[in-house]
Amino acid sequence: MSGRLQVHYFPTPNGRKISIALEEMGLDYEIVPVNILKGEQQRPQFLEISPNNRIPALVDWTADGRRIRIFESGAILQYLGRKSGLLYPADEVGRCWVDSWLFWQMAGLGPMAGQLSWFIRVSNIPGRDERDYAYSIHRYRREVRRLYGVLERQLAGREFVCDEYSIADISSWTWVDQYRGQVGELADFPGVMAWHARIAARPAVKRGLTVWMPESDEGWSSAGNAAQIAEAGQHKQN
Ligand SMILES: N[C@@H](CCC(=O)N[C@@H](CS)C(=O)NCC(=O)O)C(=O)O
Repeated sequence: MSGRLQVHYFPTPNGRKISIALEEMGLDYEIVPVNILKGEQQRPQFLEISPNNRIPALVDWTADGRRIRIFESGAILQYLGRKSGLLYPADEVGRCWVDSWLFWQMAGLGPMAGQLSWFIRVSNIPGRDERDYAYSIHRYRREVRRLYGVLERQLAGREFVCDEYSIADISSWTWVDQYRGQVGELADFPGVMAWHARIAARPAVKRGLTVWMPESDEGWSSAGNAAQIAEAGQHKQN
């Protein structure tokens, strides 16, 4: 059996890494929407591909017809880089450095910015006890700022994270793009600001950002905020 490459997708920073990479690489693909605001990530057919019930996930086929399943956006980016031969160096020296920055985003920038976003949302719930979020916001904001400082240093004198534009740039860019408000719109990070603008201007990035939005939502950010605040409000009852 074989078929088109499928991306199980919702338009979040992790999802958009994949739509942007696919557009940059010019690969043929099909979007399978997984509306995480409606709980579709819990469906058995999705869990068979992504047991951790998180988007994005990818299905593809080997030349001899075997089905490939991948979850975790970093693993998907590496696969797409290998498949296309683009944005992922073939030589070991370059590849190890791109992998290092890719894992830096996966283990650092993404989770820390995600936690900061969560506690900021909690703080916006009317009547919420300050002890539920004040120290968390302090801790995660400090760590997010430290990580932006690391990125700023790496970008000094460089156009892209690993000199050549790569999956390491795409991986961090979607997070900076959505959450740069957490660090004052990058005013203290001029190198990151210039890098962000450089990548935002790429036609493939613009196309990747327009890939499927749920028809009923005004936009991911507002819908996500509403859903997460509602959920955080429920936790308050516990
Ligand atoms: N480390 C994972 C994180 C994936 C992730 O957190 N996905 C979120 C959207 S950005 C999700 O599917 N959330 C659904 C849920 O929380 O149930 C990756 O990079 O793929």
